[in-house]
Amino acid sequence: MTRSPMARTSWLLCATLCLASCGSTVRLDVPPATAPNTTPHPTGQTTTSAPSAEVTEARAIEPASLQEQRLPSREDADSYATRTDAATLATELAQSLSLDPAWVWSVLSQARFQASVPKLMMPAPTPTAKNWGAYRARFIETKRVQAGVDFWRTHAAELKRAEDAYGVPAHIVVGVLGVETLYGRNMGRYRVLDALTTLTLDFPRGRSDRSAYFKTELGAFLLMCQEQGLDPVRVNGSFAGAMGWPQFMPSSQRKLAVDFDGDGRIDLINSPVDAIGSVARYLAEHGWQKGQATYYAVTPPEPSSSLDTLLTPDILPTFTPTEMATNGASLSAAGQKHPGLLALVQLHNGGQAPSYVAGTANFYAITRYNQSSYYALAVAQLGEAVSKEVHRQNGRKLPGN
Ligand SMILES: [Ca+2]
Repeated sequence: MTRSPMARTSWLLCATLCLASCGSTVRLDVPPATAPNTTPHPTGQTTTSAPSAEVTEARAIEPASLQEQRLPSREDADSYATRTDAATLATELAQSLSLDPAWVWSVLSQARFQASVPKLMMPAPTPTAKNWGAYRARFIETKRVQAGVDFWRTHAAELKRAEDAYGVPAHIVVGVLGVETLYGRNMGRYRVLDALTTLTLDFPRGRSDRSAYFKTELGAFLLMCQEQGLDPVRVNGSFAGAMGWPQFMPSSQRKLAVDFDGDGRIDLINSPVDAIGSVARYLAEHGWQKGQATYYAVTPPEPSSSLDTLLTPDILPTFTPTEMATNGASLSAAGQKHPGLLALVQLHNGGQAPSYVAGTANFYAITRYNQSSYYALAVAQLGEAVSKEVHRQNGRKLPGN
């Protein structure tokens, strides 16, 4: 991504600020109806999760495609080889995971503290107002849509195969991979070992301590490397340790990633086909409902107790279409026929009037990937934009259009 230093700095700051505010969209006091689990969120929040989910997020915080992409500088790096807490951590992980202590220490002693990692974990010092319009403009734009078209054309057969296997349509997988990493272009440049060790042993003070979460992910990373024959010092990812095209955290990769190209190994960094299958499986395991829409157009009631009622559950699908109507929300014709429950999702637009959509269980499923309604709508709408462009360039009309 070529930008002038000034533009790049402003862009990064803007992205960070927006994501810091947008990322906390999920209302955390409303547990999903069937999801009693509560796990720490790497942003410092506590969150709930879908029932079948190993609730740990597939990835952490913001899409890598919006993270700072510079290589960590040498000045950032301090070896953990001389840290006694690192040696203690190695012993603990080796015991708890039944790994060879000498091997674990040989790995952790090569980890380096990265000063920029704790900084990136901190919330923005001056949060800006949430702004769906600005968020949308970053993701649904010409370059990303065309990259999505190219990706779709290259992998049409595998996208269809994933849809058949997991019920998740091509445009949603295309939306996730486009928002996460711009189709593999921005997968993060931190060594995962450095990121996870830094966040385990030097989690920033000043926000809720999530070092235990990252210790678990560090352990999962070590296991993953052993299982897949990877050299742990040579695996790169985001500053939070998310890896590959879909930015899976290590625990999610171990539990949910699939070898979808059939070469006998799971590789989310070098195999976009493995990424396609893994994203589809992740969403399927987190409640995706085959054949259902992600969201519908809706006009909310005027500010009132009815509007408050509809907004209280936040993104958790709670209301039947009839209940939405009873509370004064006007759904699209398709939304009125929705077979399941809906949520009235409110997205702020800075100082302008908010936007609203009626989110389905599938909208909620996307937020299990990244806990933001802004993220979920960007995924859905990028996928839609790519789909329309694929069909336009193919000279065909989309069904229903
Ligand atoms: Ca594979």
